[in-house]
Amino acid sequence: MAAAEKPSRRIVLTGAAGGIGTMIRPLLAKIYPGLILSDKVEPANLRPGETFVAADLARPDEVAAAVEGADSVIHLGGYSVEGPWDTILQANIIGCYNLFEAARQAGVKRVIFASSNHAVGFYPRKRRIGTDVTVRPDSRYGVSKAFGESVGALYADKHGMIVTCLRIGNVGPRPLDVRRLAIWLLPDDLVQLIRIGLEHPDIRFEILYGVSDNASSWWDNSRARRLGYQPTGKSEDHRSHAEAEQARIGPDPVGDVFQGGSFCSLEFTNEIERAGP
Ligand code: 15L
Repeated sequence: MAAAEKPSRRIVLTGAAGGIGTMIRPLLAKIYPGLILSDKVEPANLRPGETFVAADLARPDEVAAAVEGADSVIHLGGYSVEGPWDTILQANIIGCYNLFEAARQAGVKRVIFASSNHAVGFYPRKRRIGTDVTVRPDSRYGVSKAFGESVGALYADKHGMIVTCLRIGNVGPRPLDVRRLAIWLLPDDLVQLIRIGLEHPDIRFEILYGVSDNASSWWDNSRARRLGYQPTGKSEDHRSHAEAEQARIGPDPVGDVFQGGSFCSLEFTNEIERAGP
């Protein structure tokens, strides 16, 4: 990483009790002790130095209380898969707006927004894309992530907030199936990307792919590399596991064509040839 700023110290982690929050909390704690954790429910096993503030993202007053006094926010909170419109609306649309607006009012300097590959899920797997493509969401969830990226751009341009959107693939100890061989993200690599977002002096607004060093990746993540990202996870090391799991899942005529997989086939009523760019 180029000459980094001193790490921020009052950092709020939303979605701290969720799947990704639970995986990266111990890794973040080594670099940023004293994290302020927020979620609707208190995460298990609070470490010494960690504090918890309960907040429902749909409630502006609770979000304001969670980010008070913070200089940075890692926003993982929200609904993490496809869901009914009202669920997505409250948690990911209203919730995301509430988060950015509360952060602005609290004078937060940096926000890391957990976007998702599902903002661009209708790109075909045979196409390699960068972060500059038009969004092609594959679900209401994907739409909410595209919305979050737009809100991030607005707060960066209008208010000078330093915003990094991470289009996360799939975070875990190893890729779960063949699709995840392309989009897998090792938790340590996600923490690297978060560190870049929290500390790099050159960031104003960025969209980066949250993906490890996967040979079969569909994404050009050269901007992340230029900012110092050196992913260590390599999905090929887990190919036999992923292929064995894939054999149990079976084919998905729509999902297997597009990057978003089953998020694309869910509720799909189009013809494959007419979907995607
Ligand atoms: C996501 O954005 C979800 O949060 C996660 O649960 C996975 O479904 C992941 O995408 C994926 O595409 O595998």
